[in-house]
Amino acid sequence: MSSKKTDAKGGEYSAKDITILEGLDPVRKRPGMYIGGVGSQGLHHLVWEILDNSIDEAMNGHATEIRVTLHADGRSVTVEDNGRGIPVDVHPKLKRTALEIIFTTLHAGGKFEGQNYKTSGGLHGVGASVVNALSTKLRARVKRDGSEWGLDFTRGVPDGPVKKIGPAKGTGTTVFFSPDPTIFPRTEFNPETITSRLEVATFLHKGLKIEFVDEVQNRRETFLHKNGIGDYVLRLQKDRNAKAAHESFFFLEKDGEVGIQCALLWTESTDEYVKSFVNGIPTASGGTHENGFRAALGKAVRNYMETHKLTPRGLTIAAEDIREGLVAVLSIFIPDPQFQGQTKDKLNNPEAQSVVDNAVRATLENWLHNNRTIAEQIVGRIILSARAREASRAASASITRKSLTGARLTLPGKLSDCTQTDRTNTELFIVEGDSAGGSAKQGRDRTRQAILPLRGKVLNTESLSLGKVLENREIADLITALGTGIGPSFDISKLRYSRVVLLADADSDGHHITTLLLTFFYRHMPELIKQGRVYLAVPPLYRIDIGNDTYWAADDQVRDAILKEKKPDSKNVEITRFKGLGEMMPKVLWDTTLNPRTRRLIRVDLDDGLEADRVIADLMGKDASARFQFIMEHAERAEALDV
Ligand code: 1YM
Repeated sequence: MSSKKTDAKGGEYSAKDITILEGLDPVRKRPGMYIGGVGSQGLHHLVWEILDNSIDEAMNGHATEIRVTLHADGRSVTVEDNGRGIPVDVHPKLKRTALEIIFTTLHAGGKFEGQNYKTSGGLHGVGASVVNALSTKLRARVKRDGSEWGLDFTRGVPDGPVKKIGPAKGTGTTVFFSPDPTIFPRTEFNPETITSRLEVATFLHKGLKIEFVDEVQNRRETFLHKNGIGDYVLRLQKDRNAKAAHESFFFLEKDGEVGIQCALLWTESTDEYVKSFVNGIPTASGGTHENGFRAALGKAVRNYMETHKLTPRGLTIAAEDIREGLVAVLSIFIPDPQFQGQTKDKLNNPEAQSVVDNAVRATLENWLHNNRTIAEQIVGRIILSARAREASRAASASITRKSLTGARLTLPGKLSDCTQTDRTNTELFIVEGDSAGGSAKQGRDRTRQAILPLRGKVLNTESLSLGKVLENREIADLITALGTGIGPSFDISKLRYSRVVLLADADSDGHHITTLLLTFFYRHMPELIKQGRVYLAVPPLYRIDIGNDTYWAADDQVRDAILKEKKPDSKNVEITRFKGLGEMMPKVLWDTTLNPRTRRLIRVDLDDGLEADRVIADLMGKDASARFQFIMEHAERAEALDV
């Protein structure tokens, strides 16, 4: 980079602007550290960050309405609220307006005054400045003290000082931004993703009104839930097509140092469905608050059953019997949430466990005692689960032993395992076809990378029973290679690799295989995906030689971007399109796809909120190409893997 910096219009930056530019530089250099990645989730995260500031303002009692507009280009968004408006007077110590500071300084957020914790929160809680740094254009408008004020930015740098635009009625903040296409490979927002997030926000914040104006599809929708998570739990039950096992539902709302909201009911479905949130952030991997909740649930129900002597003689009630068919929403608000896990979606604060446990146990037990008819319906449901479990235990035990242990103890012959015995940083590449498998086998780093070639189409496992799935040779080999077992005996701690990478051709057959494999994981090993262990490799589709330099492109978009950026002028350009992985030389495969230093991996991830359910439904229903599209939109680009 040259020492003289210029802005987008070619003008020179002032000294202050350079400070801002350098201040936000880390965000542009390593966006993944701030928003989790530059895939679809990272892109949408920009909206959540701005939205969270509006939600905070509403939760602090100053705003009543929020509007989110997805503009007609599908690549820019406006968020507005009728709160107090971000302060525009000059901060006494920092000698700048709060408006400028929050958009240009990392970590400056709602904590300014120190007393309020962020009520909604984002992945890393760094807020507005991150969005600004990653946007080509951001426009902030504030109505306050009878005037409207404005401040515009280009790639994070103010175009000028805060300006008074004119007189204005009322108060509020409006922020328009358009994400930077040089940072995000795809800048189109998904209206469904936004819709479901907005609706979840109105479930979690009872009474909050959010309007979504979708100029792409030319429609608008208003979300407002007077009963908050009570409405949410009923919605989940309906979406899951599960018949309620009793009337009414349990609802708890408790304010305090830790705020707790919980709504639950039992259905006749056989699985358990708990959605938990911390400060409005989905915690798909659970954590201490969920542990407290589960403990409380078990104790409250057991106490009730004991007090009323409701357990049939000879029957033992297991914790899973109590939770079978449960649909629950748990939302807590805590001052200093600590998240852990690879996807930072697991709560780690120890205090959350006992607070939730105590609150839920006491109120749930009370509710059961005060609602005898409902309580009896619930207990009946639980006894049924226990009986069914005891009846099926013998059968399921025999399936597991026969299919997984007795018959197939040894690793599949076609697996080229890695040599390192310690699992840390090892990877299993599942490769389509023997010839691609051969290239991968030769090109890999054999200490850490294992190759499992799969022949032809993998079985569509969606509608099949576990028994049928296990009869498929390719799938059985895969399960053996993974080492985790499957179904009731699945144990992620036995996973023989730290990552599982799907490597298929960049064509429709390849997409189909990837989809079938992902369907298998979603359906039969969801934990693998939840824990962020499944990745997609991105093999190049094009080789572009410009003069003496070689570039690789995974799709047409990247190819065009390279051609445009490298402006070859008089240089020779040669473009080669690969027909498949099989024809790629092992060295090329290593350089482009396998080498952790140069390759790109996409982590497969489920979006949270209502959408997770829809993802599953989509995977089960539509044709494979639609499914693949969906997966790609929801896959997160994983960067900076610690290797
Ligand atoms: C469309 C995005 O950012 N609304 C918003 C933000 C703030 C306030 C009001 C606000 C906060 C406070 C006082 C305070 C923020 N202000 C700041 C800071 N909508 C949006 N609405 N007055 C107004 O927290 O004390 C950070 S966020 F720091 F400038 F006060």
